[in-house]
Amino acid sequence: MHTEERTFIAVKPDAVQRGLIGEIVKRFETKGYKVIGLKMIRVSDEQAKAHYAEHEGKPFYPRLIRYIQSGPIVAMVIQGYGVVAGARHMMGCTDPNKADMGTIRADFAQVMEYNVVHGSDSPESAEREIAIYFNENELFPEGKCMSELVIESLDAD
Ligand code: IDP
Ligand code: MG
Repeated sequence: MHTEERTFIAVKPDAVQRGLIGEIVKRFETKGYKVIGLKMIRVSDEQAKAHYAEHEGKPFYPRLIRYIQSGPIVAMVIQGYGVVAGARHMMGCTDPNKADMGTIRADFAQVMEYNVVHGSDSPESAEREIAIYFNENELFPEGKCMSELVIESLDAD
């Protein structure tokens, strides 16, 4: 049985300030992933610390916390077949100069410190991060989307 996943995506403050919200949301939508939650927020101290707990103590940590709070982010939950790995693939690797051409980070960013987008790195991280930013009643998973059609076709075999 093939099932859907969901993942947490953030359009980071640099991208919001540069007017790239639409460009970045559009990448995921045109891939066929379904946006089931979306809001512009200022990241609180608690959210920033919880989100990046795994990086506490690293040299770049203080800067990372400042960065994610340097302006509003657009927090999103997207849903689809294999969306956690799929979204990471679309984002490209952490350093935009090493990311494959055509990925979001390669196309829109120059340095790791301002790499325009966040995406959860595993299904477990996704659920943890979604809970930091969203209540379940802010998510709208109902309705057909392309990935459901994909799953239907896979399960028909
Ligand atoms: P990811 O965003 O690709 O999952 P992580 O290793 O989880 O990468 O790091 C979280 C964020 O911290 C990155 O997106 C980037 O903005 C920043 N970061 C990671 N490593 C470095 C570094 O070595 N120098 C500066 N910033 C970094
Ligand atoms: Mg990460």
